[in-house]
Amino acid sequence: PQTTGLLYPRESETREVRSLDGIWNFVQSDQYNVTQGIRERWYKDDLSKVRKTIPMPVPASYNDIGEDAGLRDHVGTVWYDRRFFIPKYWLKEKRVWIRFGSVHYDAIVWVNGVQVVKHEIGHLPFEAEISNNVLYGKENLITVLCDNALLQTTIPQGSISEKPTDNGVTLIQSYTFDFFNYAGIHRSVVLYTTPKLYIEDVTVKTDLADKNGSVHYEVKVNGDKGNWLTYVKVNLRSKEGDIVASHKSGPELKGTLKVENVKPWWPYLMHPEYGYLYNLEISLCNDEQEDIDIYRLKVGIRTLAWDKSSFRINGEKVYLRGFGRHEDSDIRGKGLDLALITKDFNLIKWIGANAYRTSHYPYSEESMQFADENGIMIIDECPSVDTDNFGQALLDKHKSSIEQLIHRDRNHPSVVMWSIANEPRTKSLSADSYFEKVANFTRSLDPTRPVTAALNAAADEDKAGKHLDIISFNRYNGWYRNPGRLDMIIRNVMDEAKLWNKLHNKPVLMSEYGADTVAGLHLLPAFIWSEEYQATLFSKHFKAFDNLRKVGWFIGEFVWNFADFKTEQSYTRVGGNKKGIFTRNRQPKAAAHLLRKRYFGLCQEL
Ligand code: BDP
Repeated sequence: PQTTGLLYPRESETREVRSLDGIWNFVQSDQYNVTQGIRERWYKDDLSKVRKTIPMPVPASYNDIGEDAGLRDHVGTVWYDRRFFIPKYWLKEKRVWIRFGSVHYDAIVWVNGVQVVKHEIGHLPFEAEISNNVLYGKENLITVLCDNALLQTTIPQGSISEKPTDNGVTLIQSYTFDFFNYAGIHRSVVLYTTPKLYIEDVTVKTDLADKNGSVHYEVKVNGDKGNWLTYVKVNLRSKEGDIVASHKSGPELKGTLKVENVKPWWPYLMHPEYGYLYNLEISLCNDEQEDIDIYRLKVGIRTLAWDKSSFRINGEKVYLRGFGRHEDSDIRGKGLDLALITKDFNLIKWIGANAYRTSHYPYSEESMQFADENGIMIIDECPSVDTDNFGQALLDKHKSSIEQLIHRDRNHPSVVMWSIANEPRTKSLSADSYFEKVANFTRSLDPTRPVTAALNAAADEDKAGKHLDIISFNRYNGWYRNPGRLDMIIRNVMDEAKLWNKLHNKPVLMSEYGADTVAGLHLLPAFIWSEEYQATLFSKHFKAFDNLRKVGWFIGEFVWNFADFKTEQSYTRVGGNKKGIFTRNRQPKAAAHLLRKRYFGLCQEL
């Protein structure tokens, strides 16, 4: 997998971006003949010449587009293709790239019948240079094979079995995680160009001292430099567009920009000016030519620090208030939807939250940009859910998912922690060395952010907590544990948080709590599944949190979940998981109003 390059595609004076989003042609493979398309080389020509195709929107999950359960529950491969033009003038001075925001789970891409890239693990971008594969001034063909199969060595894990049906047999994909295994081309597909000698990668790190900020940058270039001495000119612009710092690098292409009277990046409502971003403008030059390539990156200047009892931004203690979420909506499934992201950020701000966890996989790059702009702190989670059967193959893939995630997100000021797993089976002995390796690997890639995982084993049986910097725990008091009992919550939440802290002497946050709630179901006295029950269960948790906050090391509370979402079919799920404070259509349940009061109250107090 690629761990260099992959800069978010942005237009500039030297770069063009063209979207390949739209309606593609789509073919579902026969479940029992998944390799047929490869054997028969369907990528050599239009899919419509070998099979009847149906129209499929990109980006979107394919599962809910039809009205056929066979498509929704499909296991194995599907094919997409479309045609596109490449202008003639791109031939001269450009490199041409194809980039996918994410395809779930496995993908192979061909351009004009030639394989150009292969990628495994959903929710992460990949790209390939296709300068030598495209026809200039002509029409071209792109074909994508996507496989949704989850096995014991994929991230996340699953298993496939064969079961008899009334008409024969069928393949069933099973998994233990609690969200629908949506698949397809989930995020945008773009063609973009760079010059032949181009900026391949940029890394920034920031610092603060009194009123001064600094931005350390490091640029990688690729391509033939010729005999010229190459350097970069870097400008840092304020939000208003004024240059506040400049630097000209030597041939090592790195340096530090000093910013006087800096405006630090603050979380939402922690400061009147939150989410402040500078614009870093990088121009690649040599002795002969300026502006060979220009790339711009938004930069938030902030510091993070943590110790046994606190988590600090810019030296100030932060209390995180937010929720776990999903990328999920009607019809589109996990497909990128800018209307939905914009609406969600409006709701996040309406409710007064300052954080969320990208449960249980990396979210779109567009949503990370929204988080930067709005001062929303992100606990950035890799796609490892319910991790079990720890082995070397799984470990390698787990590390790869973290490496790709950190590579993609390391420059976002909003990312304040890495979450290396959700509810891994950490009771087992083998979890100990497994998580030691995953946590150390994560720290070795990025020592500037703390490592956490959302744990749910009993605190005194868990083997992973000792390898983390911050303990996050998920617990469903009053739901999976003592359902219907609203009178045991305060004590249990407090006892558990204290035990985690006592065992590890580290900051603790509650990463999940909640109750399924059918919007509109009212039952008094509060009864499970009703709006009254969810609201009362929340208020009990708030009491526990308020008591815990007095002790110092308790650093955050996260409701499960922001909105209702789709899951696998099961008798515990009524049309999906209903623990949202918003419905799947983003309308508030009673608990949302209560949470809004709390979250705004919390930020006034601080
Ligand atoms: C937790 C999981 C989350 C589930 C939630 C639930 O981390 O993915 O959706 O339980 O059951 O165990 O609602």
